[in-house]
Amino acid sequence: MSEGEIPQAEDLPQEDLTEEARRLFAGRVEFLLSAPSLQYLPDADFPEVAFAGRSNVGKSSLINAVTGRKAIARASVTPGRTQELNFFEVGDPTQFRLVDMPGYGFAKAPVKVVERWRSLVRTFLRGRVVLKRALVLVDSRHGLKDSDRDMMKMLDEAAVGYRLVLTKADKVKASELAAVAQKVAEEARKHSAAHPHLHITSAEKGMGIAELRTAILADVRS
Ligand SMILES: Nc1nc2c(ncn2[C@@H]2O[C@H](COP(=O)(O)OP(=O)(O)O)[C@@H](O)[C@H]2O)c(=O)[nH]1
Ligand SMILES: [Mg+2]
Repeated sequence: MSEGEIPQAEDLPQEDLTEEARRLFAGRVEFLLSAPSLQYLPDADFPEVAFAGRSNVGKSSLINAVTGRKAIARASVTPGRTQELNFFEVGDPTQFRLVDMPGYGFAKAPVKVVERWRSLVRTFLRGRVVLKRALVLVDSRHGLKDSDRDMMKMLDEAAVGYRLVLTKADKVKASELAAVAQKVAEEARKHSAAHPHLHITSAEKGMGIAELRTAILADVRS
């Protein structure tokens, strides 16, 4: 570094992390496998961040936006039917994995399907030692639903820290967005494992995506 280019010390870590996150996600990102049950999980040899949320909340779209790929995570054909955990690797060599968790909250699911989902997700959350953080996605138009509260409770009980992420922020007016954000943040404060910072994103417009990339990298390094 030449003279005159010395950065402010207090700015360094966050800026470095943001740039590193940008570079990592612009590099190798690869679909690894789809695990229909826990016996098919990959070895727990890299840190992981899991994406959770109601079906149709925009989970696949957010994974695509964060990784800068058009369709690495496919939009599910039949909402609520996918019950697999999908793993993606980031980095060359691999540094961490993203996990696309099966969606929840679908209205007409048979009791058996819901029970199977619950058991799969709960066992994964409790036993996955490399899971550094979960992201709980919440639709900006709807705010928290009881199924989200259920998910948050499962995470609290499994002691898996999570970030709340509002999706589809482009779909609501700024005033509505602010009101929903305030309500969600307020409720998050009552949950022991919820991160205090609320992320507001739009996969469509790219809003909040760089910040989320940086947060994910910080989480896998923690
Ligand atoms: N306007 C808008 N639509 C979105 C956004 N993210 C997702 N969607 C749409 O919401 C629907 C569900 O998205 P998808 O990613 O498949 O949700 P998933 O079921 O949670 O994986 C699709 O029609 C997406 O195009 C967003 O940021 N803005
Ligand atoms: Mg999906």
